Amino acid sequence: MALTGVLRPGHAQIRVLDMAAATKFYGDVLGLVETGRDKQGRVYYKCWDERDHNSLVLRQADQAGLDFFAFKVLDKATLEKFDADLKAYGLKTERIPAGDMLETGERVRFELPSGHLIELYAEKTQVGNGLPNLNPPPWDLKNSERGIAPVRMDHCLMYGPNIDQNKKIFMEVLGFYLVERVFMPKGGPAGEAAIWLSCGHKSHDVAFVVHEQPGKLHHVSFWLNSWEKTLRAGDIMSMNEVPIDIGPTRHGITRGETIYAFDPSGNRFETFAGGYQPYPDWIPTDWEFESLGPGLDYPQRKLHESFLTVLT
Ligand code: M3P
Ligand code: FE
Repeated sequence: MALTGVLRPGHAQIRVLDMAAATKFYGDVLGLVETGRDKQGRVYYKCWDERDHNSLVLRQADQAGLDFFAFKVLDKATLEKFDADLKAYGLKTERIPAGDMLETGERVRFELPSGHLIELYAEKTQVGNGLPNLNPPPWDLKNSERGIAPVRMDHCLMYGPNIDQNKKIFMEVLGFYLVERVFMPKGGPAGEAAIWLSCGHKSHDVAFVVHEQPGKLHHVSFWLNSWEKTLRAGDIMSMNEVPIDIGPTRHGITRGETIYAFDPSGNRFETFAGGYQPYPDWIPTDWEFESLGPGLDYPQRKLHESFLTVLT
């Protein structure tokens, strides 16, 4: 097996201000599949083609934003090894017992130098995608076309300080590789203003933009199969008066065909398709900060101000 270590993004827990409005949005408009509610009142969702029990968890709170972002690792031995490696690197880790999240095994949690909580886990109940395992049809009438209906929760972009230290942790401890980056503006201190990292064969599984405030969420992103599905997502957003931030358009950076929009609590989310499939021998693509406009919105070459300023 080639893919070991960290397999993929697993779950994001985000804070919402009004659970009734949030479940209407995530369930009916984004069209995620609700898979459970726990004693704390958290609501669990998966995208229709995901096999594991949950990939998005909503928690009601007074302030919107991201509680934590998690990655699934190959197995329990891998989880133990990462816990030891993170500690040896100098990070504090915390064990969250199995069952704290529905249908999810023990989690190893640590805080990044950017102020974000990251979790690793090895076990989440595989509930399937609603299709039979034997001779399945390619999609199902119940969930694959209901609302925007993304295929999977794909990645998260976080804003915070010390992203150079985050990069070292993801690359040196967790086995990610750098796919794209934006350098700091010319004339100031050198370094990277933004980084996109992959743990497998996707253009990115996690990304960071440097920002003075720690622990900020820019967006959680959901994958669609085609540009047509991105346009369809835009239509559904308009029908439901979902506030769109940018798009439909194409990112220069990672080439995704994208829409950024906001949930009812102001958390930005992305629906996107396209991109490319790098391997771990990839040489990173570099962008000058002065070209962040086309990096963000290639057709319009426009650095939308909200990209750098609107966060939860
Ligand atoms: C994404 C993505 C920028 C591009 C952002 C890209 C900052 O959100 O999913 O590829 O230019
Ligand atoms: Fe994105």
